[in-house]
Amino acid sequence: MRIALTGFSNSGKTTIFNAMTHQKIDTSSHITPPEIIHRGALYVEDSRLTRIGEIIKPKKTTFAIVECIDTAGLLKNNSVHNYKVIRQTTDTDALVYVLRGFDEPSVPYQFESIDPLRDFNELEYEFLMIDLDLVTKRIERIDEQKKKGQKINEKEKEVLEFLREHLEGGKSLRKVDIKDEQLLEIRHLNFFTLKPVFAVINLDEKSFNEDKFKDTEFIKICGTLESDIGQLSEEEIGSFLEAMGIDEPVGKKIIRKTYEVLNYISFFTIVPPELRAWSIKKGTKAIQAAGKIHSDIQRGFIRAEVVSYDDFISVNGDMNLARQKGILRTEGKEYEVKDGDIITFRFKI
Ligand SMILES: Nc1nc2c(ncn2[C@@H]2O[C@H](COP(=O)(O)OP(=O)(O)O)[C@@H](O)[C@H]2O)c(=O)[nH]1
Ligand SMILES: [Mg+2]
Repeated sequence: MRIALTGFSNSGKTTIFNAMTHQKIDTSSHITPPEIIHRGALYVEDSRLTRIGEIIKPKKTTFAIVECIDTAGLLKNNSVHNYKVIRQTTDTDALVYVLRGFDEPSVPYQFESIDPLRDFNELEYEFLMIDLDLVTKRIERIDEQKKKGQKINEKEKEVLEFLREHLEGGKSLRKVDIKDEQLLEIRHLNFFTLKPVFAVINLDEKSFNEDKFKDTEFIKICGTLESDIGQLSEEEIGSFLEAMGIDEPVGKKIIRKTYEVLNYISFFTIVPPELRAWSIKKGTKAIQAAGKIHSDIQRGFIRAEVVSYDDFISVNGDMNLARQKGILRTEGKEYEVKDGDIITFRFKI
């Protein structure tokens, strides 16, 4: 799972990235070239995994991770630069727009006012223009092929024209009702406005305390406070958060929202010496979940032995008791994995 922090220059992306990934990348320059990108990873803390670990005491506990990249900032009216920056997010599952909400005269900004909602729409527009370019070039190519007498996929062209119409009308593809069979025709193209997106408003302390923008669904944080958190020890963090009125650090908020927009759930495996969490899309079948671990397990799949997290806790991790009580179930390939399932895959090599 990979996400990208993106947004206009000097909105606080790198500040937030530092806070999330406990890095100390310099943020003083105010200009980042488009090819510069920072990479990091966040553990997906899960109190259920911790609790299971307390019961079975494995030698090793492996949390799921979310990879995160921090891109250079977009620039107003600079499509060449923006194209390069946006292309850096091609290989990601979701986008996080960082919106400038802090008012700080010493940090330059391209817009005359601080207006996160305007910036959200401007960002949508930048990504939309790249998609429009993509769709236009693809249509041109198909037309050329047709002219040369080559065989073309008429269905793909039809879908592309349908998408182009919406993009030209200023509609992001997320808002277009695209049918599964239409998606199939364009699956080789990577449209940016089809990626799930959510936004973080980076507020100054004053606006943060005033609870500004509370009516929006955006995540509200204060970048400077978050970067202070990164410098604290584990013991100090709790009381700092409480004193500052922050319910949880920005990294956790972003992970939670990422799972939500991607519709991801977690399941757990216990294969001594390791207890491990895995992330999959809701609706994934046991056979595909097995493949997530190893292609051999998928290929040789015999059955899945499944106990829900709550049931596991109710028998204090005693699998024999779970079997007797019938809460350790045997499931087949088509079983739809549920959030919190603890699964043992049986397979032949
Ligand atoms: N006052 C204030 N300054 C911030 C905040 N977040 C970031 N900055 C400053 O804004 C400048 C640009 O931040 P940076 O994270 O590099 O922005 P980026 O261009 O979006 O990556 C830096 O000087 C930061 O210290 C904030 O919440 N409040
Ligand atoms: Mg930056």
